[in-house]
Amino acid sequence: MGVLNVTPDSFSDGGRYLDAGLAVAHGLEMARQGADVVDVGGESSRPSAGPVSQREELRRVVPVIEALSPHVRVSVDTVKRAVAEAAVSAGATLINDISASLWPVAAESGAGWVAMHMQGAPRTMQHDPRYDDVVAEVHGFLRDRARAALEAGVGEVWVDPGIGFGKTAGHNLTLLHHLPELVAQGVPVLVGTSRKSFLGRLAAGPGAEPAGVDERLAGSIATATWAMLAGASMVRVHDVASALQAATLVGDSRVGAGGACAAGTGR
Ligand code: HH2
Repeated sequence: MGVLNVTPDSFSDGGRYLDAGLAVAHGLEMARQGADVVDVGGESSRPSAGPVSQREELRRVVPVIEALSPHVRVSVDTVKRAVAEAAVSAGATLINDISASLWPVAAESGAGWVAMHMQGAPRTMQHDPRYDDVVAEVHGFLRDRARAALEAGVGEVWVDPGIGFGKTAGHNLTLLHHLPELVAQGVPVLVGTSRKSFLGRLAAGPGAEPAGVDERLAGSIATATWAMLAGASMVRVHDVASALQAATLVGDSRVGAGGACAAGTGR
């Protein structure tokens, strides 16, 4: 899943694709690089982001979805019911829902649905996130939401532990370590670690200045590879070409696990 933020303020690509033409070109480029889904968002969910009106969010995402959807599968990254509905009418077939509440729209429209876990709301979620047992709470929440969506008739449900959404670096790493248990719940898993700030802090080491957004590629690919090896079926990334190399390696290693190496000479 390639990330396409049609926003002025997203934490890594904010302002780069606010123009619809540039956004469509970047979406097509990610599809050419191998993205199966392009995730179009019109409202940043980074910790200090301000809210966006429904009218403005629609203005940002609908033309881009209309232009991309004949060429590549499109998801819409929104928490607003009306935006999700308009996006599906414009050609999106997956609702990426960080509020994990829009399954009725998916049930009514026939679109797929991603339920992501978030503690609190974007503006305040990183102030002091706390859990008694982060794994039990996140996995239990996602199991309940997935069940509700399946019972409502949603045909395609995904769950996502919501890396960085009301979580410390320790919570994020614990959730990555415990991904196999989430996968074992039987609902396909999506994971998004790409360029997130905990990677910058971990890369820099204790006491050092965190690595900037443009210096987080290695951590992004390392954690995407980790998630895929743990059984995640989709990773949400900004750097599609690099992630595809990792995905191909993981896929080949699964085929090769039976003995024969799937690709090339095996060197
Ligand atoms: N992360 C972001 C946004 N949407 N959706 C899912 N399912 N999982 C995620 O981890 C996820 C998400 C945040 O990243 P980004 O879109 O790059 O930034 P911003 O929210 O600032 O636009």
